[in-house]
Amino acid sequence: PLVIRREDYRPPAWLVPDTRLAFDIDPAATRVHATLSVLRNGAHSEPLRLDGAGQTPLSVVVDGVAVNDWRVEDDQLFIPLSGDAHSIETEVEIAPDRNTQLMGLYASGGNICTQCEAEGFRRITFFPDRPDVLSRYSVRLTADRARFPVLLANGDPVAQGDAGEGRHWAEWNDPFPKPSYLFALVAGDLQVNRDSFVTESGRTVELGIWVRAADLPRTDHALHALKLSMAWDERVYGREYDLDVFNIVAVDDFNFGAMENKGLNIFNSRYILADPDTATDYDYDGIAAVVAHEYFHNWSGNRVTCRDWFQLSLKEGFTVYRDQGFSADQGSAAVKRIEDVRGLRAAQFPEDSGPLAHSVRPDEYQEISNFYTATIYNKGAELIRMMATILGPTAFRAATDLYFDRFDGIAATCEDFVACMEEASGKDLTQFRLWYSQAGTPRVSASLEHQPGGGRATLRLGQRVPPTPGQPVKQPMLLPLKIRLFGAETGRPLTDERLVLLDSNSETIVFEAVTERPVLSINRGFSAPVVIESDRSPADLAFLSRHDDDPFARYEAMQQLMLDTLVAGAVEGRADHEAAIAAVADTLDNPELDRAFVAEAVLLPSEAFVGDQLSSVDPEAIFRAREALRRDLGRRLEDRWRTAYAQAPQIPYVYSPEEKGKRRLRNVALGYLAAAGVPDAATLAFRQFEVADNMTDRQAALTTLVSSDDDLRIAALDIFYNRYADNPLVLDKWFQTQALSSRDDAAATVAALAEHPDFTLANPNRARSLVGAFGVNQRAFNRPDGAGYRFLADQLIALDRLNPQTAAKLLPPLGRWRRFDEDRAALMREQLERIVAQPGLSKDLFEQASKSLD
Ligand code: DPP
Ligand code: ZN
Repeated sequence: PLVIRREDYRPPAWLVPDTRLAFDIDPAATRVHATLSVLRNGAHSEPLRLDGAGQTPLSVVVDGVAVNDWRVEDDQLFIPLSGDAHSIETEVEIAPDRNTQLMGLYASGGNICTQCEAEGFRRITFFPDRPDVLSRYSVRLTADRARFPVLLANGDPVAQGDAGEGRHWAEWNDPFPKPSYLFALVAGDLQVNRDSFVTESGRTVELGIWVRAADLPRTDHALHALKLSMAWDERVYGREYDLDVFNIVAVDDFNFGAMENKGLNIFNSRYILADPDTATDYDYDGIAAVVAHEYFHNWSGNRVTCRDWFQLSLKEGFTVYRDQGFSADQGSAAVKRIEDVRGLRAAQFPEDSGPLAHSVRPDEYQEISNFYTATIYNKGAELIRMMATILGPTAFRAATDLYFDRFDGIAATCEDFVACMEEASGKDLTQFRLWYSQAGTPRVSASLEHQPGGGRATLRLGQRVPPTPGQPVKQPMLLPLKIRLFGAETGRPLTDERLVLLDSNSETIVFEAVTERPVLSINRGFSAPVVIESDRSPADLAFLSRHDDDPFARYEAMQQLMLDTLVAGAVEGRADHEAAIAAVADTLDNPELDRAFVAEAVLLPSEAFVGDQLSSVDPEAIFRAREALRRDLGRRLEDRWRTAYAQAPQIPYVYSPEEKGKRRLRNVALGYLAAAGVPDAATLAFRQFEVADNMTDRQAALTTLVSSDDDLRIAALDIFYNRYADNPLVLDKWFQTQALSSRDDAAATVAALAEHPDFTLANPNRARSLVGAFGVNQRAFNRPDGAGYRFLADQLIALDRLNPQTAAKLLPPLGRWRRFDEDRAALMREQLERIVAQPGLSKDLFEQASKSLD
């Protein structure tokens, strides 16, 4: 396979300052006429080389004259050119309605749209399809007026008119030079929800969210989130919007969550459409976060873009950090941080310790689509957060101002970003840069000793970065650890919060005159994305869960206590539950804590996260240990769960941090009552399922029922299916809930659902809702007979023929064989080998499967 290496980067041989595109739209045969002004970049004699993807040009014209000395080789069009500046015209014909990869120009629900990141533009027209070629685009669309009444592209609208024969045209012009991956167009039968936003400097921007007519009532939340995002980016980062219009289009078939095309974002409809009856609180949160994320890309990604795809985290890590800050400001920052860390641990930590581990700035790839990962996005965001912590808020803002200012209109690198952080703050980040080049999650050991009688406390810290593929030996990293000591007797802080910059393999920190036995609070706020290995006793963890003044650390102490209990239960078959039960009781009893925080704090770590702590994952033992603790917590605290359950949120549904918190805690309580096996659990759940005026409560009730043995689960599934049969996003929930069931027959249910008439691999959301969800159902997926592995491989092989990019994203659960016993490992490897041996396998799936075998 062809490996692309970061160190092979060379500037483009030819630049394309201006691009004119004319699309004659027809789903079966769209003509694309491109006119590129090209400029030789430096002194060289290379021909012009344009990327394509299987097409042959219908014509090539140089400076107005048809030529035939071009050739197409390895999907690239070579055109010899004598001068330094030329006008190049090409024409191709493409078929959006046969584009099942959903990359380039494709059809979704009768409309035509684009997805160009990372390398989809070459599937539309011949072009130097790399992010460091920035061009000014003007676009003319012509299409049937009845079928495609709406014609949109990047930038501002210029003109429109009648084209005769029932066709019409529209012209759009984007004054900002941009890379081809940000190109977008939409032709469709769409309705718009309009609003406007007046920027800081007084310019009025017309906003529009375009959807199918039936979906129009579900667009208000997204539109509101867009306006909040625009104001937030002005206030927090000083970034103002720059075009007269900002359009968003929602489509049902989409590989990603959304795409930040300049002035014309295209979204997976799941991140736009919401009303209380069909979307959960979690969906509402996700929509606001993704709308903000794509909007923020206008500066971190579009105005300042990436030099090459190895720099992907430059825009993604930074933009995730920005959207996390936005969401934190909309509600509880503490709960947001807990959710983000939970996500990091669920998705990124396993990636970082497995066969697909890569650094935040990778050194090589075969298929760039495989690098839109939790490492690039979420660990990348943690890197920015660490720099913000090290710099402090004022210097960090000065540094981002400098970065936006200096690299506006430029394709930049991660190094450029770090250099701005240094220049604006005067701090030396030389060692910090290892975070960009070394993969793997650092492990930090921490042990605290105290001389009784008012003496000295000594904190010993150590770090170890585990080996990862291609990186057997690691250097010590710079780890910003927020630390504080609390007095075990009084519960009061003994020190201020300190930021320790651990930069060597081991370090000792001495605290003098410590008057009572200290308890260590470390990595407060999750200041570094590391694993802490401390020798804190269950009593000390329980103490911190009551007294720590950092909400994250408080949550973390509780989680660690539960985790230690679950690990003991899984390894030894039994565990002492008392400390965990008492800590949960105290948390529930504390009236000062916000309900959303309480709900997070009393939730048990996932089966997968428990598995990550063990040298060999035993899914059955973990499941049993977790169910035992859930049952005990449910039974012993039954009164408290009933009290929490009785705190009903407002009707009708209100989406606010307080009401969300109430719903969450109430649904957690329902889960514990069911785990306790109280006789009325299923009836409670079913009643909630029936009377709920919102999807949050309805889906939570369904989730509880679907893992139960009660026949009400069948009734609930049928009612749910019939009620939402015409809403694809809600049907996704129907599939997903069953794929995540903890029942013994979950694997068989999933296999049967794959044959359901509403199941299709052609729609990525649907594929993810069943196949993707099943891959994270640890016990069902890892059945000892290997049925789960075979099922996943069958689905991936079938999906690869339609949509390699989405298939490759669903592969990682099969690559975790090293973490399991020999029998399971052999069964997983067998399926990976079967995948690799498929004739005509995509390079997407080949790269993931072959790396997973190593
Ligand atoms: N750049 C998109 C996003 O993360 C993914 N294509 O916003
Ligand atoms: Zn992004």
